[in-house]
Parts: sequence; C-alpha cells; structure tokens
Amino acid sequence: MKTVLMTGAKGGIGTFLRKELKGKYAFRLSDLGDVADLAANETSVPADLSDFEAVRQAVKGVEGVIHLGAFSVEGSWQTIQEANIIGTYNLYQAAHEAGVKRIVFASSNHAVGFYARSDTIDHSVYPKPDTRYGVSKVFGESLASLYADKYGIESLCIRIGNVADRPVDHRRLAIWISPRDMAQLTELGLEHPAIRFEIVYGMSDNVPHAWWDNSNAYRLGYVPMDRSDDFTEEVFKNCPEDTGDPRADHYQGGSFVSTESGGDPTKPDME
Ligand code: 15L
Repeated sequence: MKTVLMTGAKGGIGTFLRKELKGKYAFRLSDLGDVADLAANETSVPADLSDFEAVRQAVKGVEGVIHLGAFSVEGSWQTIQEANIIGTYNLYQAAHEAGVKRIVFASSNHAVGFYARSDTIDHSVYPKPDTRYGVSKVFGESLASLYADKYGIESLCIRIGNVADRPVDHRRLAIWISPRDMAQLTELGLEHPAIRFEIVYGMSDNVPHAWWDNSNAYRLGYVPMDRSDDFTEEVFKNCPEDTGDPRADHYQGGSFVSTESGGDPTKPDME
C-alpha cells in the first residue's frame, strides 16, 4: 500500500477523500492541528505549510501527495501569501528534495473565475483569476509546471468546482463534483502512469449545465459517475436563478468576482 501525504486533511475535501479512498492508501494526514479521528492506515503529522522544516518532515518517505492545504476562499494578502503561496512552494520544494514523484494539486475554478458563463473553456485557456485566492491557485499550477519540467515531479492539477453531496444552487449545477467523482480524479492523479503535468476540471458529468470542456480528464480515463442534472428540478425549486448580484451571475466565479469590487453591473469589463 502506497504511503500518501494529504495536506489540509481536516478540511471538507480531505474529509470526503479519506472516506472515499479508505483502505487504498496509507494516509499521512497533515493539517495545522492534529487529526483526531484516525482510522486504520492513517497517521497524523501536524504541520504549518509556511514552515519549511515542518513540511520537510511531513513529506519524508511518502510516495505521493494530495495537496489540499490552503486558505480556501478569498483572504488578506498576508493570509494567502503564507498559506497558499509559501505553503505550496514549500510543499513542492520539500517533495523535490525528498524525491517524491507525484503530486495531486487542488487547484480551483477561481483560477479561471473571470471567464463569462457564456464561454466554454478547456484546460488550455489563459488563467483569469477572480481573487487573490484564485491567483494563488494559478501560482500553484505554474509551480507544478516548473517542477515537472525542471525536476520531473509529476502533477495532476484539478481545477475543483464545488465538492458536495449535491449541487446547492444554479452555479453549482455547472461546477459540482460528487465526493466519489473527486476521489476517482484524485486516484487517477496518483496512479496514472503517463502524467507529467496536466490540468483537468474537477466536475461530475454536468451536461447540459457545464461551462468547462473536460476532455483532458476524459482522455486520461476519467468516467464520472454522477450527474448534476439529476438535481436540476430541486435547484430550480429551491434557489432563485438571479442572486441579486448581476456581476456574480455573469461570471463563472460567482460571488468571488464581486468580492471587494462591489458588484456594479455597469462596469465596463462585463462582456
Ligand atoms: C472554492 O475554491 C472554494 O474552496 C470552495 O469553498 C467553494 O467556494 C468553491 O470554490 C466554489 O466556487 O463553489
């Protein structure tokens, strides 16, 4: 059984993945504090990602990393810089020094949040981050690319939509990914023999709502099990399509795009 370090293990996605991937890996679980409810094949290695020495200890001897650890919404520059920019740098550099060859990087849809919902984008589009948080995810993808080309560390970057048991609003009908589909993509990222540097979108089978062309994930063998369209009726019954923030409703990143900029629909960058 492979030993895999999971950073950010106490977060929502980490909690889902531990359940979905139970028994498949020996997990070294890392977060700021101890992970309390350890199952068989799980150990806890608390580490602050901005502390290089702590990260060095955490990666020692592992065969792969699932890098979820981050401040996962918009935050101050200092917060994003420490947790996401320095933290991800430390992770890649420590992995390189320890000879770890495979990393699954939790990127985010907010790396491309300023694409309009009328656009269909694939993995090769130029980034359009909607927040400092989104910028940190673009940074992480760039770092993954650099460490692939320079040092041969293989990365699957998953631009995650929203991992949840069900899509909770209209936007999530486009970007939702079920826990088991997220687990499938993660396992593919750890196991696929021919990954060097790849970007895929972390979404279930979201036809006809999706804005993303996920053909790169399908090319790598991803076969999503769940469909957001099964929840369309429920979402239309419970949520207004118009959230009252036209800018948020116009762009893929939703409310992240209007954080700190007001949500003025007359702004000239509304395409
Ligand atoms: C993310 O990247 C966030 O981490 C998560 O909390 C959700 O807000 C998600 O994006 C989303 O866009 O719904």
